[in-house]
Amino acid sequence: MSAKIISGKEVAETIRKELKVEVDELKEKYGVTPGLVTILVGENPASVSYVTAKQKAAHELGFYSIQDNQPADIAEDALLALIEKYNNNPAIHGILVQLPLPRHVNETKVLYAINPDKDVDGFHPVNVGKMVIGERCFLPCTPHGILELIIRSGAQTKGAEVVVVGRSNIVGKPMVNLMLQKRAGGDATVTVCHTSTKNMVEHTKRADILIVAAGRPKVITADMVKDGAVVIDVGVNRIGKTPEGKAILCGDVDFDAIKEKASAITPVPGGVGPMTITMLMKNTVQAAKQAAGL
Ligand code: L34
Repeated sequence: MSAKIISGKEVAETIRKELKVEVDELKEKYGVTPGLVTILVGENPASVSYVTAKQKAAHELGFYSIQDNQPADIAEDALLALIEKYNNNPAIHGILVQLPLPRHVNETKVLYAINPDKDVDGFHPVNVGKMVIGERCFLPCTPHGILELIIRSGAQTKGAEVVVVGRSNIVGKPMVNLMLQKRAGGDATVTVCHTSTKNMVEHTKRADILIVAAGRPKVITADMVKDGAVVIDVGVNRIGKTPEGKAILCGDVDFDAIKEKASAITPVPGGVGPMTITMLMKNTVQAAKQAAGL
């Protein structure tokens, strides 16, 4: 059996078209233009590529958007002051500080500094807490995008065995919480595997839905996957460069082998990545509507 390829790129395009209609209406009917600032500290090539894609998407949707580049050696206080400036700017509804940050900057402090109402990444503890108890909030973009892909793939999540590989704050931990929630797209039995997990294969083999955010190329091999599983590959590993200097990307799962075994699988690139960006756009529209009392 060859798996259905879940194209995040196509789903992302569909959602962006829907969002464009909503943005046009917000502008025409209410005079509201969603505003997004993406703050990039330093020049990490992966971060530059992701932030550029976020700005492009914002531009295409007709947002007011600012790309704010700061040097890698920016003082923590200066970064906090910059965030405060955007907190106080009514034209900006969403503030995103691209991670990772240089080591001299305390990431937690930075995330706390963002007004939770403008926290379109969903990383502020207020939004994290709301997510955990199932209140309406900004959901973190990557897990939110994955949820959307799982729902649209038609996979049954209620009572399903979901195994998440990875426990990061930006993917693994929120993903676990979302899959647990008692509602459509959730209600699963969830297992989390991480670097200290023993006999990982015993867990992954049970998964009806396997979500892999390990951050290591091809750690999940075909023997670790159950026949007919739905496999979501969150990894974007840069494993080399083409002669033209373009990055060669590979996921956390062995796509070629697993696609013969799974019932559905996301590719890299073109899987989860474009969904992350689209959910950021969706959150920014939500932030703009909330700020306008809509
Ligand atoms: N604050 N930092 C903050 N928010 C985020 O949501 C992120 N993340 C992660 C890293 N740091 C962050 C992203 O934006 C990862 N991430 C991200 C975003 C987009 C893509 C991948 C990761 C993406 O578009 N990937 C493309 C390939 C792009 C390329 O060529 O590099 C894909 O098709 O998978």
